[in-house]
Amino acid sequence: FEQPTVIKQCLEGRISATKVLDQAFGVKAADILDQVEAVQIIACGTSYHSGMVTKYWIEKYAGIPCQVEVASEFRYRHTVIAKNTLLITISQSGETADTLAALRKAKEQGLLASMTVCNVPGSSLVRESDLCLMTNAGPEIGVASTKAFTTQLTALLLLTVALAKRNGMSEAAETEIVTALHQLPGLVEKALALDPVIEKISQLFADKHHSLFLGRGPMYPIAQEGALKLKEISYIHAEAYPAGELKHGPLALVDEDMPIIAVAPKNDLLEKLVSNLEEVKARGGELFVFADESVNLYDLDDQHLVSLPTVPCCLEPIVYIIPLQLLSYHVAVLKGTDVDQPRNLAKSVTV
Ligand code: F1P
Repeated sequence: FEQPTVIKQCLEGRISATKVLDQAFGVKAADILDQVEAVQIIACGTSYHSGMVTKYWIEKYAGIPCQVEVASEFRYRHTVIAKNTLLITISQSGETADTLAALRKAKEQGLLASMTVCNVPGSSLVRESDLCLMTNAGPEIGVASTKAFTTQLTALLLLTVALAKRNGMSEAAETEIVTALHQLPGLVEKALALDPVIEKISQLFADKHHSLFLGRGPMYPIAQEGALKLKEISYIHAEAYPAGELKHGPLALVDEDMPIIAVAPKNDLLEKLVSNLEEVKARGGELFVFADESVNLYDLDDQHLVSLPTVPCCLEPIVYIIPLQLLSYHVAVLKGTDVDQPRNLAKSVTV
């Protein structure tokens, strides 16, 4: 529930009414950002999902190739770093051992520069990176990341604009994103106001053992993050798929015992997503769809539909994760698990 406030903190001093300010990235940044020809993102867990969303943004808005990999793979594999690569590590704690090791390895291979998107000042990743983009979310008590995730995304959208401006993004397009960012705390507030509705829905999950999360485009990593939240704190097995992959296997899992959760903002992928959801419904699946209030999903109106306010396209991932966080929270409370300290997990994985 702190998320509207910490998102404001994350944006403070980094945007004007219409522009992303270069000072947001530190004094050394302008010259480095001018030279970026490729981006490599490395992270773990929830922070990896921020990276996955950012790939969609950087390739769409900045037209720069962007790779994302979990640090535990990157650090041990034979990697090839493209010319003039900006390596971005994303980490709440700044101490995750795999991410740190991956950064050190990439530096040895030769980079244009490294940047960390991090929440803890003075942490190892902050000390060892050329540039730091602090998320300013304040201490996160629970093991499962929530406000760290939404502030990472907020900071990474600013970075996307900074790179896009250098690659032909028009002033009007920049202003459109910055205007949207000014609305973000209010939109997150509205999403949080869905809490009572989601609490009610959560009761339908208490006896479930498995679940499937679906999204398309940048909402696929949001489906992944929703699934991670549910398994981390409620111990319900959850998997996420890009909705178009259903027919390549997971559709075989669909029956009345498998709740299917979908994130369905109003964008150019909605029609395709809805046709995937209709396939699920036709096979007896029970759907929980988080959708834009202005869209009429009449073919799905016998399912569980939760309406969200219309959100500017660039902000959809940041706003739509909120109901999924709330869902996991309420399911976990109902199941009596320790929401802040789930079994077998540590806040910071330093070994
Ligand atoms: C990565 C992470 C978290 C997760 C848990 C274990 O940490 O996977 O996303 O919620 O706390 O570690 P970090 O590198 O973002 O600190």
